[in-house]
Amino acid sequence: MNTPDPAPVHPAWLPPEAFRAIGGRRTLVCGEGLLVQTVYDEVAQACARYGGTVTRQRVGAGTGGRAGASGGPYDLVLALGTGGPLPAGAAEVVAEAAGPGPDADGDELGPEGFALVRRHGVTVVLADEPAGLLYGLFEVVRLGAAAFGADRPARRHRPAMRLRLVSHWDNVDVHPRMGQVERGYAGGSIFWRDGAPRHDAERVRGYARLLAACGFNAMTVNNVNVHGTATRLLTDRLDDVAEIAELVRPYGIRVHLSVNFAAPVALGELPTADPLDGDVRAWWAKAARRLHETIPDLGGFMVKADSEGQPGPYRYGRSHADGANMLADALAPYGGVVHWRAFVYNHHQDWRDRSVDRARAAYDHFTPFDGQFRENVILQVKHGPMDFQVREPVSPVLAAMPRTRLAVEVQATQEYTGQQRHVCYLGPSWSEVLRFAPWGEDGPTVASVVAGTTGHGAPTPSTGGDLPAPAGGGIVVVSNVGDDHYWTGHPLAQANLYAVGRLGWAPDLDPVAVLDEWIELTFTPSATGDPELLRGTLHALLDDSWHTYERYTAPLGVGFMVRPNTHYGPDVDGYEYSRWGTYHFADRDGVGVDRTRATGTGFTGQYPQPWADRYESLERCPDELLLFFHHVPYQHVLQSGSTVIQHIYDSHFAGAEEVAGMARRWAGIAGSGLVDPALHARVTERLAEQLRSAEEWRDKINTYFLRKSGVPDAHDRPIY
Ligand code: GCV
Repeated sequence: MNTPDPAPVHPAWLPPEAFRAIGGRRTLVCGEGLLVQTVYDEVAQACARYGGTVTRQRVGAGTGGRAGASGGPYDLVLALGTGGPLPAGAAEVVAEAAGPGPDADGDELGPEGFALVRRHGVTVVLADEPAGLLYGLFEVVRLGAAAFGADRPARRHRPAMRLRLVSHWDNVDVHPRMGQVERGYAGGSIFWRDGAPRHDAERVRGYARLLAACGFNAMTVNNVNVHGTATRLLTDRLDDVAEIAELVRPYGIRVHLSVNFAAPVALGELPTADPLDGDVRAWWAKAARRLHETIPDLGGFMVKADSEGQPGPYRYGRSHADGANMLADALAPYGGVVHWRAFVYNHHQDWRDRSVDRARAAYDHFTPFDGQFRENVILQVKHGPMDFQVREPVSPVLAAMPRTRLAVEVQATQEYTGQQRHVCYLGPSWSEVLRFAPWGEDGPTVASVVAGTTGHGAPTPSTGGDLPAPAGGGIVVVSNVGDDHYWTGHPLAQANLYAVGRLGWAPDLDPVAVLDEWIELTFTPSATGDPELLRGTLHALLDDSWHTYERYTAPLGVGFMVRPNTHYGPDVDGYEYSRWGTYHFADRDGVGVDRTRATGTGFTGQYPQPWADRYESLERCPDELLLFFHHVPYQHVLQSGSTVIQHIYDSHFAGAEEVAGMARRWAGIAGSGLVDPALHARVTERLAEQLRSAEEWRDKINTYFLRKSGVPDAHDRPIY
C-alpha cells in the first residue's frame, strides 16, 4: 500500500472559516439517513471550532414521528420534511418553507431540492430527502452571515440538471505517453498510482465534500481510454472502485465506471465483443450484477467506443445504438445509466480530401439513431463539434436528437486553454454554451435540452412539432484535479471546477457572480487586510481571462494552432498536414475552413434555423467564429470594421499586453497578507510562464500571418 502524501491539502472553497457563521450558532438537525449524518457532522465540526451548539433530532423508534421536539431556541434548523413535531418557533417557519406544495410548474422539491427561509430569527432549510438537506447546508455556508441577517422569503432551490458528473481521465497504470492522468495538469491521480489504488481516504473524502459543495452528484474514477489494469476494475479489481464509492457516498456522490467496450475479449473470456451475441450480452449482464452486488448505488458506465482507436461496435458491423443498448440492458435492472460518448470521428484523414470534415462527424454518426437508444442511455456530446478549443460553435448534435437523452461534456482540465499554467476562467464560456438557443432567441437553450425540459411546451423543431422531452442527461465535466497541493496546479483554476458545478445546478447564474462566490468562500474569510482589494485583484485577473487567452492564441474560431501531442504553446502548422482533421487552410490569400452549404463541407446545414443561415452568411456569421465557418481573404472586413489580418495583429498584441497587466496587478498584492505567501508565489510563477507563452503566441502567430499575407501591421509594431 502506498503511503498517503502527508502534506495537508488546500481547503479550496471550504476553509474552516467559511463555516464561521454556522459554527457560532445554535443548530437543530432533524431527520435520518447517511447524508443527514453528514450534515450533522459538518455542523458539529464547525461548532467545535466556533463555540456553537448542534442538536440532532431523530425519528423516534416505533412512534412514527420525532422522539419529541428538542428545546431550542435555534438559529438554524435543517430538517427533513418527513419528520414530525419541531420546537416552538421553528415549526411555523418550517411551515412557510414547506410552502403551498408543488410549484406552479408542478415540480416538488425532489430528491436534491431544498427550501430556505428566514423568519423570526430562525433560518430554516427544509428538504424532502437527505441530499437536499446537504445541498441546503452548503447554500447556508455560501450565504455566510447573510443567512442569519434580515428575513428571507421562502425560496425553493432545485438543480436544473439531474446528473452533474465529473469525469476523471485518471489512468490506473501509468500510460507511457499520457502518464497517470491523461491531459492532467495537477500532478498525479488522487485515486491511482502505478496500477494500484492510493488509499488516500482523506483526500478522496475531501474531494467529494468539495464536489457536493458546488453541486456535483456523480463522478467516474477512471479514464475513458480504458487500458490495462483499468479494464479489470469491472471484474477482479472491483473492490478498488467500491472503496472509492464508500468514501464519496456520504457526500451524495455516486461513482460511475469507464469501461472498455471489448472487455470480454481484452480479459480473455470471450472470442468476441459483438453486442448482439448472446454470450456477450450474458457476460455484461453478469458483470453488472456483480458490480451492483458490490456497489449497490453504482451510477453506471461511461464508454468511448470506436473513437481514437478505442474498440466499439463498428468492429462487428453493429451500430452505436446496438452497442449502447446492450450495456444499457445489462444495467437496467439496477437503475444504472450508460454515458455513451459522441466523440467519434475519422482520425486518419487526408487533408487534401475536402469532402471529410471532422466537425460534421458526431452529427453524421449519431443523428440517424435518434429514438433508437434505450431510456437509460445518455449520449454525451462535447460542447463543440471539434475538441474543446478556446472558441467553437455549440455542437449541432445538441439540437438534433429530440428523442435521445443528451448530456453536454465540457473540459475543466485546460488541455487547450493553457494547461493550468495560464489563468483562464472558463465560466463565461460554459455559460454561453448553456444559454445558447439553437432554435433562436425565444426557443429552448442547450441547458434545457440537457436538463430534459425542452418538452414543456417548447417546440423541438427538428421534428416540426411538440415532443415530450426525454429525461435530461445533464452535464459532464472533465476534471482538472490531481494530487497537487492546490488540487488544480494553478490555484486559480479551482474556480473552474467550482463554477461548472454551480452552472450545472443553475445554468442561469452569472459566471462572474459565481466567481465572486468562489472568491468569497476561498479567500475572504482568512484574508487579513482589505478584502475589497483582494476581490478586485482576483476579478481583474479572472473575469475576462478566457477572452484574453482567445486573443493571444488561435484567431476568430479557427482553433488548433497548438503543438501536436502536448497541445501546449503555438505551432501554427503543427496539425495542418496530419491525419487528425484539424486544419485552418491558411495560404497566401486567406485563412479559415469553408463549412458552408454553398461551397464548403455543408456543416452549417447541421444547424436549425436561424443559425444554419446565420453561420452560412459571410456578412452575418459572428466575428468570433468567422474562420470556423468561412475561408476568407486576409483583407476581409469583419463586422467590427477591422480586417481579418489587422484583427489578428491587434488581438495578439492586446492579449499579451493584458497578461502583462494581470502579472502587474498580482504583484501589487505581494506581501499584503491578503493571500497565503505560498499561494501568491505559485500564482506569480505561473503568471510569468503565461506571459512568456502569450508573447510566444503573439510573435509566432503574427509572424506567420505577416509572412503568409504580406500585409503589414497598420500600426507598424515589431513583429517577430
Ligand atoms: C481521453 C482529446 C484528447 C484526448 C482525449 C480525447 C477524448 O482528443 O486529446 O486525450 O482522450 O479528447 O475526449 O476522448
